Amino acid sequence: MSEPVQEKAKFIVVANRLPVDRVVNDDGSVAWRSSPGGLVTALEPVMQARGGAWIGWHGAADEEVDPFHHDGYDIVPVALSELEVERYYEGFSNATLWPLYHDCIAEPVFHREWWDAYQQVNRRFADAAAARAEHGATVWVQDYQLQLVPQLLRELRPDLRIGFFLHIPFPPIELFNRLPWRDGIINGLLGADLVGFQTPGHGSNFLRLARRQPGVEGARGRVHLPDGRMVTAKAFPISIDAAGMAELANSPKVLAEARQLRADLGDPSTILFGVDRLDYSKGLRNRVRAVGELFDSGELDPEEVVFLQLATPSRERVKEYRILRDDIDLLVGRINSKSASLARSAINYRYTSVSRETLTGMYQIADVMLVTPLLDGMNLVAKEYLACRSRNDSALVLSEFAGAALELKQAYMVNPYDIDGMKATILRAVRDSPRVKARKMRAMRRQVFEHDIDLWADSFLNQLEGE
Ligand code: GDG
Repeated sequence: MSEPVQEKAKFIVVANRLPVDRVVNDDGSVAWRSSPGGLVTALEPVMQARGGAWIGWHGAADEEVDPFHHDGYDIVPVALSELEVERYYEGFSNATLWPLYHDCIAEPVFHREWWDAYQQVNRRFADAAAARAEHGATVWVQDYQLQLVPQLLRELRPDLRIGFFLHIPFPPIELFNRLPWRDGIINGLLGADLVGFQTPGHGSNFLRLARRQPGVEGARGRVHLPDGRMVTAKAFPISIDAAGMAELANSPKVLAEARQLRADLGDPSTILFGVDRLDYSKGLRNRVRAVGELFDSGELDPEEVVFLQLATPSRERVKEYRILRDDIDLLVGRINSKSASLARSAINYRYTSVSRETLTGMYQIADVMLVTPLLDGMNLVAKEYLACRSRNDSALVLSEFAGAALELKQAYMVNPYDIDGMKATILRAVRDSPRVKARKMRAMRRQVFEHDIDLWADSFLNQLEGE
C-alpha cells in the first residue's frame, strides 16, 4: 500500500473477484492474500507487467473497502450486499450460468429475482469502470459473471476499447436458448469490440447466436451491428507462466517439500495425482470411481500405488457443491475401507487448499496426473503440471472435453464418461515405457512453453488495441 492510487487508468481489468482475499489476522489487523483460481493465476502476471487498475469484489458482503495499491497496480473494490451475493453470485452466476454453460451437467436453476440482481450488479461494475477509465482506455472484462458489462459500459463510454474474455465454455445454441434472458446476454457481449473464447467451437456458438439478433450480419469470425460497429469473436486459448512455474518447481524449497511429501505418503513407487476446485464439472466422481475399481480389482496395488487427490473448497453455499462434497467423502471412504495397505490408504483425499509451493511440490511427485473434467473451458492444472516436470518421466491423463485437449494432443486422452475406457488409459499411463512417456512429455511441454500466458495476453490485447 506504499504508492498512491491513481484517479484514472489507461488499462483496466474488470472481474467478479479481486485477485486478493481479505484476511483478518488473530490480532484483528487486516491483510490481503493472493486468492487461488484459474482466472487470477492467468491475469495477475498481466497486471503486474502493464499496471493499471483491477476492479472486482473483495469477497466480503456488505462491506465498503477503499481502493489501494498492490504489487504494481491498483485494486478497486466493488461492494456487494449479502442479498446480491446470494442472487447475483451464488444464484445467477453459479446456479444458472455455470451449469448451463457446462452442458447442463447439473440442472440450471432459473429465477427472475436472480436475473434482476445480475443486471443490477453488472451495472455497478460498468459504472466503476466508466469512472476509472482514462479517455480511450482499454478495458478488459472477464468471464460469465459480467457478460452485460460490455454493453452497459459502451453506453456510458463509447470512447473505450472494450474486450471480453470468457474463461468457461460457451454453450451450443440448443442449450443457450433455454435461458429466458438470452437476448440480454448476447447483446451484453456485443457491446465489446473483441470477444475472446478458449476454443474456436465456443466462438462459433456465440457467433451463430449473435447472427440471430435483428440486423446483425457477418461471417468469418466477425459480425456487423445495425449501429455500424463491428465485433470480432476469436479463440485465445489461455495459458500459464510456464517459465515462472518451472523455476518455482525446481527451487530448493519446493524440491525439499516434494521429498517430504513423498515420504509422508509412504514412498510409494507410483503416485497418481488430481487437483481441482471441488466442482461437478471436474469429473471427480468418475475419476475416483475408475481409480477405485482399479484398486479393487488388484490392477493397481495399494502397496505400491497411492492416489493423492486434492479438492479445493469452492462455492460451498451452492447446493450442488455440498451434495458433491458428501458424495466424494462417501465414495473415497468406501474405497479406502476396502483397498488399503497396512501402512496407508489407497486414496489420500484432502479437502483443503494449499500454498502454491505445496501444490508445486505435489506436481513434482506426481508420476501420473489425472485431469478428467466432464467439461472445462481450458484447465490450467494440466499445463501447470507439464511446466513443472522437467525430467519428462511422467504422464498426463487428460479429458478430451477440456479445452486444453486441443493443444495437448499427445496426452493419454480419455472420455471421462467412459469408466472402463478411463481405467484402461490410466493403466497404460502407469505402465508405458519411459521412452514413450518422454516423447509425449517433450512435445506437450514444448507447446506449453511456446504458448504461455504472455502470448495469450499479448495476442488478445494486440488484437483489441489494433481493431
Ligand atoms: C476457470 C475455467 C480455465 C487449485 N487448487 C489450489 C490452487 N489451484 C489453482 C490451480 C490452477 C487454478 O487454481 C485452477 O484453474 P483451472 O483452469 O484448472 O480451473 P477453474 O478454477 O475452473 O478456472 C478453466 C480457467 O478459468 C482459466 O481461464 O482454465 O477452464 O473453469 O491455477 O493451480 N492453487 C493453490 N492452492 C490450491 O489448493 N495455490
